Amino acid sequence: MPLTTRYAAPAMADHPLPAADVARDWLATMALIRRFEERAGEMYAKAKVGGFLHLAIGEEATIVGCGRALRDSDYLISTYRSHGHALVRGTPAQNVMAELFGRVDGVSRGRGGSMHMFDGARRFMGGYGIVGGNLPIAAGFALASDMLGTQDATLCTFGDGASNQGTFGETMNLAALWHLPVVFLVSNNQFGMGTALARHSAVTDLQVKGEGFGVPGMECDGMDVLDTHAVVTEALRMAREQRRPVLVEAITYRFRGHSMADPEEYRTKDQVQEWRARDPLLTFTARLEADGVLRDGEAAEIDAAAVAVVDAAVAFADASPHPAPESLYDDVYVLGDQVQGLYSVDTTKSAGPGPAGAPETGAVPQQMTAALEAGEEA
Ligand SMILES: Cc1ncc(C[n+]2csc(CCOP(=O)(O)OP(=O)(O)O)c2C)c(N)n1
Ligand SMILES: [Mg+2]
Repeated sequence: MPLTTRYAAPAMADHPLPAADVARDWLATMALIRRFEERAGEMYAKAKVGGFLHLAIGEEATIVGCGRALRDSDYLISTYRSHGHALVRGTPAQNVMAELFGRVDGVSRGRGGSMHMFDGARRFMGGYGIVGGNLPIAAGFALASDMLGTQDATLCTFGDGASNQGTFGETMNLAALWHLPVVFLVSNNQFGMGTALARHSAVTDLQVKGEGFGVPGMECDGMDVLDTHAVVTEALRMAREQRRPVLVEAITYRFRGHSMADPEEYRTKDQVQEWRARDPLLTFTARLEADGVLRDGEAAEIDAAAVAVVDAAVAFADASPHPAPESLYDDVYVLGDQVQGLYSVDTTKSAGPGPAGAPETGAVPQQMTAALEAGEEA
């Protein structure tokens, strides 16, 4: 018997609304993510942000719907497209923006950048740059919860492209075998970089991809915050109470390119327009207005508040200092003779040819160390 529950998402109008203050919070959080991402893109164009930048504009309902289904003590882990995941967990926008700017007040003290958001205190266990690399780590969190005997669940988000990685099958197998309380949420935004779903995955109905490993699947409308929240809440309940992993496919779309460097030659403007007509902020606003949850002009106030938070975040990030050059080797925890090469040598502490007390590690690192100590350019 198939494990997967076949489900036709009801229209947004047929979902019950949460309490008014909760509904407003969901809209405000989606607005914050949208405005944050737009401004991050602008700051990238102005060269305030280095490295890569992947925006999640269009995917806000998926992020907020699943993020708000979590308890505070649950773990969330995501990919390189994760500014919104930090924001939905409550990480202040100013610290997320400072991370993009590479400043000391960033969530990873400016050392990670866009792809490496992290907020352990809020159990946002990070952004990961390796496609599919976060799945086994999520299973590890769930295994830890299980061994500690807590009721915490883990939610792991990744893309449609990541579902082709070897880590996907390996993790599904172990998670099912060990009865781990983890929900895998595949954000199917229709593309892995410039490759359409049907051109990269033999099975395009992603919710069934865990079946052969014993992982039941579910599907939700990732453009509808109400549907995503309802389905992920049920998946988390199954994971927590029945001690089993669940795979949820959220059908969504990114309105912008894969990253800031994407010429977008693989899709038509018409297709983007069709999906933009289902903009999750507009449809949810319309629903809240139709039900009288928002009074006239309130949606504009919520949006203006989001813009103000983002304005302040940019000002904060710009005023935050860059990390001090002499802190370059802080947090590099493989030292001495463990790995050979420039980064294996602690140049900040040693007086001699290598790290204090450590055996010599070879000519190249020693030369680099000497050069750095002499104040020369490496
Ligand atoms: C192991 C690995 N292979 C390739 C890449 C390059 N890469 C970065 S994002 C990406 C596409 C992933 O697409 P998907 O999983 O659908 O996520 P999306 O970007 O659509 O959110 C690829 C191939 C990588 N980061 N890691
Ligand atoms: Mg994708």
